[in-house]
Amino acid sequence: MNKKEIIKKIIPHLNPKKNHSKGIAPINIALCKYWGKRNIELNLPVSPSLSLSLPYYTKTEIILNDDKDFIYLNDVLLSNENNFSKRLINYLDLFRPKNTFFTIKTYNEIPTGAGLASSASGFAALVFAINDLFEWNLKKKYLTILARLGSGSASRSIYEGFVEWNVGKKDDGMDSYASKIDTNWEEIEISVCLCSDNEKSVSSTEGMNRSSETSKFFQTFVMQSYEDFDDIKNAIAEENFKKLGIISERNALQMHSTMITSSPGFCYFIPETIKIMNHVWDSRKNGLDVYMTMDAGPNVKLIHRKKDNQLIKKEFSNITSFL
Ligand code: 2P0
Repeated sequence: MNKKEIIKKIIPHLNPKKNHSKGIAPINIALCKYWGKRNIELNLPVSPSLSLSLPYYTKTEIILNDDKDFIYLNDVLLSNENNFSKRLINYLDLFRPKNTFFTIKTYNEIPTGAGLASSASGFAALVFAINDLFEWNLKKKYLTILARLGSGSASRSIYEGFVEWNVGKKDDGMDSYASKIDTNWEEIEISVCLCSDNEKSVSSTEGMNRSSETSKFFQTFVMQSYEDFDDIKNAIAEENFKKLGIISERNALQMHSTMITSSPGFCYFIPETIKIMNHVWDSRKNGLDVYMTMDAGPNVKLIHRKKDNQLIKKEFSNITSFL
């Protein structure tokens, strides 16, 4: 089954109802990671994941035109041969009416392609804009499926707050969608220690495929992820910060262990990453309640309580605010 066949099951028509539309979506940081696919074409995961959306956004506008696609990223017109443009144009082709072209203007509040979840907020914002352009008024469940077809983690960026993305069993993936976790718990903050905003050398798509195909630790990561997912959900229900921190940090490190044990091995950490990791462990020994998670890039995201914001900022001088 391919993406076009799935989209046909979801969308009612392909007639744009306006010439100009907009979408906005937050980045999300996974506390239980998506790393490995049961279906590469449809971005169906092998394990459930759970994230927290952060107040950093991608904003995307679509304008219809009739001769060519134009892709702007942060006000810069990109070549259509650029990897970013190609990925976007391939996705737009899935929704393209005959003889229709698009100008896409997308603005990221955070660096693009540096493991800061910009592809997640990017595809989610684009899906909101497409839903608006065609006036489909789709339920969010279906928007998460459309976003997943662009980038798996984008399914979780359709919502604010804590979000879960379930694996599903069906071959067409219609039962693999994201949902908001019902909670009023607002105690948690995630702060980004920016180590580098260079684009990563191994894309997450390539990285997770390599880990799942070659790392002997991969199955252990998957099995443990099912347990971690349930435990983090329980920690959210119990509003148990320490439990959430311990499990999230371990889940991230187990994911990274599948990378260094792949063939050929790869590692997103740089010396600064390791320095901050040791700093987190030392701070915890000294009584500061801080945990960490790292994604497909060198940057460390600190998980802490909002009430400790000042203490954390004082302790970790390289925390970055992107706004
Ligand atoms: C996550 N990551 O759960 C994990 C943790 C990176 C590390 O989701 O191939 O860019 O487009 O579905 O969504 C990054 O993977 O990969 C990611 P594709 P995606 O946030």
